[in-house]
Amino acid sequence: MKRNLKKYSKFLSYILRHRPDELGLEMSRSGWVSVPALLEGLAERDGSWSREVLEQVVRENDKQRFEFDDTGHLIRARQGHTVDVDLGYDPTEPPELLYHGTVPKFLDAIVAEGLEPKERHHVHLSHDIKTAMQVGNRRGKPVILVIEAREMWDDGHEFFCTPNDVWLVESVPPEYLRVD
Ligand code: HQG
Repeated sequence: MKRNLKKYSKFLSYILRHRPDELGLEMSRSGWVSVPALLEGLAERDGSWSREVLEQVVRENDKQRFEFDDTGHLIRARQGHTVDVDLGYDPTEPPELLYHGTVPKFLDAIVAEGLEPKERHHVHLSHDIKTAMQVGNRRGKPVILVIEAREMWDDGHEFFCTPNDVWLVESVPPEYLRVD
């Protein structure tokens, strides 16, 4: 059945990244919540949610934002949280360059103080310019920042790569970035 998956995906992101409490859900330190409890909370909000819908959202999500654990009883978002979680990713050596899409109004601050995670846990970086453009495009005319990721790694900054290919780092000091 063709569904408007975006609507479901947005609400699932909201719950799993920012507000599990809104459905009365317990979240583990590594970001997992119980699928039956989630489904119960979702269905109370909107009767069109079901296990089948949830599975379709996870499977067909354009950015593969969510994952079930091996048992299928737990689910989490792969990145983007504002709630306090430790997703447990292993530090991973990044490619030489990574990219960040932002908008002109943030540039002065970013060039002065570097990239900060703001409300989220990490700064989100992309391995290609096209993806960074899409990220920046959410806020306006995108500007691309080029990050000397390998140099940062060599200098001791930890990077993490999520299973859906988003690179995470605590912050990017200004000396490692330039405007494309
Ligand atoms: C900016 C979406 C001023 C930063 C996307 C960004 C991504 C600063 C904004 C993921 C700054 C934070 C994350 C500084 C950073 N001064 N502005 N020092 N440092 N900024 O949404 O990277 O679709 O938290 O440039 O695709 O835009 O939700 O970060 O504009 O992967 O899965 O502060 O969210 O993924 O905004 O987006 P965000 P982001 P999903």
